[in-house]
Amino acid sequence: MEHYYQPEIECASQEQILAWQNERLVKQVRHVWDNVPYYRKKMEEKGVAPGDVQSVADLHKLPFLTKDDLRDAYPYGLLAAPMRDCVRIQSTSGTTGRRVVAFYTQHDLDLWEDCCARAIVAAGGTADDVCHVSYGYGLFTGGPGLNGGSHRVGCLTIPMSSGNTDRQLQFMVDLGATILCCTPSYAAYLAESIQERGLRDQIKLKAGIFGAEAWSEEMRQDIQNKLGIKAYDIYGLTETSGPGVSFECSAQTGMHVNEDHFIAEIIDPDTGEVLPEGSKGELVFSSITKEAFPLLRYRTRDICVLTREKCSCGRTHVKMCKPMGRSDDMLIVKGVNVFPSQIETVLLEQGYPANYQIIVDRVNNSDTLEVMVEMTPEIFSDSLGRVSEMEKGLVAALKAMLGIYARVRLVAPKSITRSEGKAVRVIDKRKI
Ligand code: DLL
Repeated sequence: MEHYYQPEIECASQEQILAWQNERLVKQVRHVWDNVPYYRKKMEEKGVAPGDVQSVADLHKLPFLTKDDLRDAYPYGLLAAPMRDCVRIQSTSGTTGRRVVAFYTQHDLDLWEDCCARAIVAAGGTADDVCHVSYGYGLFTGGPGLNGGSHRVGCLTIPMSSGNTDRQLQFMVDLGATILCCTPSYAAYLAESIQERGLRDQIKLKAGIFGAEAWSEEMRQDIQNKLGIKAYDIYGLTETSGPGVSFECSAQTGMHVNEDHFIAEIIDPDTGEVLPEGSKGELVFSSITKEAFPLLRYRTRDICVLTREKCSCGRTHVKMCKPMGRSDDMLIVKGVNVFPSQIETVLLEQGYPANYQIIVDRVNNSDTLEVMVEMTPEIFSDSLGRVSEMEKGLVAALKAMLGIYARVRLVAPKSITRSEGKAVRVIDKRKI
């Protein structure tokens, strides 16, 4: 039998959902107009005032927001609540040196945790479960989001964070974890480690909630078979609070968007035109209940399709397919967002020429990142010892910018193939 965390909301009629959206959108537009000068200016530039937005049908009149706006308004420029009402930030990579910072009031945290709780209950979670959270904790939203949702459901929550696989497996066995929350690639790695160590019989997992990066149906089958669990997808982004913008139900055919909090649109990424249901395009979200950091018409750059077909689980909220790619060049490596422009910023800052190549691969279910950089002729003529020292320096600078390890290979000047058209900066060898 299907279980819901908030059945009256999750299974509300479409008319009811639209009524909530209409009312909340009007209020939210007024809220940003009154409290965020940056927003007011953008709206004025587009010639739209709060009175022009009376319902969801008027949403298209509002300007889009992008990561560039977050960079320009960094850090406090989009804050819509007094700082004394804010209790938390979370953060993710920006396109260059400036990170995206999202703010939360206590109310925002409560609603976010509700969204994550819906996902956990949809995956079969109850107060009897032991929920093992291996998403990263800290600035990343994965750990704190699922941790909060797990508390709300009443699961015994294990805040493992990522890394230290041996300790992860030991806790999983000793405490009898039944639900695993982590990135799909880490789940695949854990599944393999469990097989290798012959621990399968001692593992009590029944479900996994995996997201933050793209994963295929084949990968789902593989994880499900190896661990003997049902694997559910979960989607979200820091800008709209984190995981739990949408989540999968028992049907496992796409993720229900929490439409009482987010209005989803699909647009043509080139023209910005809103596309009809069922079309493939860029996903845009408006958060209509957030107090501190309410983004309206935020362009996610994720390419997706929305459908309102009736779902066997009984939920009525619109479903999005697994994201099918991006309309920008963001890579997700080990669950961390990486922009080639961040890497270029580091290289130029360190005095290297902009001749580089980024190579991403997946070895034993784990992502690897390598940056190949041409040396200047001066460095090239230096001793080998000096070159390896410079490589180390670059590894550290990249780690500081990206938060993850990237292998660095300094190569001879002019050895990276020049392309006649656009430079090929990224070689992604992963088959997702
Ligand atoms: O990845 C939030 C999250 C944490 C989601 C834990 C799910 C689980 P960001 O670091 O801001 O936030 O990255 C957001 O990650 O725009 C997508 O491109 C990608 N992404 C997130 N979930 C999925 C998913 C978190 N289920 C960016 N499938 C988004 C594919 C995903 N891509």
